[in-house]
Amino acid sequence: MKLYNLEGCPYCRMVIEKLDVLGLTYEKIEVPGWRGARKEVFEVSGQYTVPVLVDGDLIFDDEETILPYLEKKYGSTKDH
Ligand SMILES: N[C@@H](CCC(=O)N[C@@H](CS)C(=O)NCC(=O)O)C(=O)O
Repeated sequence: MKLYNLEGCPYCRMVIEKLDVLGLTYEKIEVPGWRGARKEVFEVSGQYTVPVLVDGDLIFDDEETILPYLEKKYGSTKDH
């Protein structure tokens, strides 16, 4: 899994906390503060905001979809 992250971004922090609570390993990619410099974020997700999570073929560009996805797929209420 890959997380495009911005230091100090509260939405990114929420995702990191969720990944940590679930004990998931992931690659954290720090993005520049200025959205215009986030070429890779745009190439991956078609937009410039973070957090962006990539899990295999799945790409999520909003914490409001990332958090429920992680819970549903990797949460304790479900088998891995
Ligand atoms: N996912 C949130 C937004 C996330 C967000 O605003 N991220 C900020 C960092 S905390 C960002 O990437 N801002 C870049 C910009 O808008 O230029 C939403 O869609 O409401």
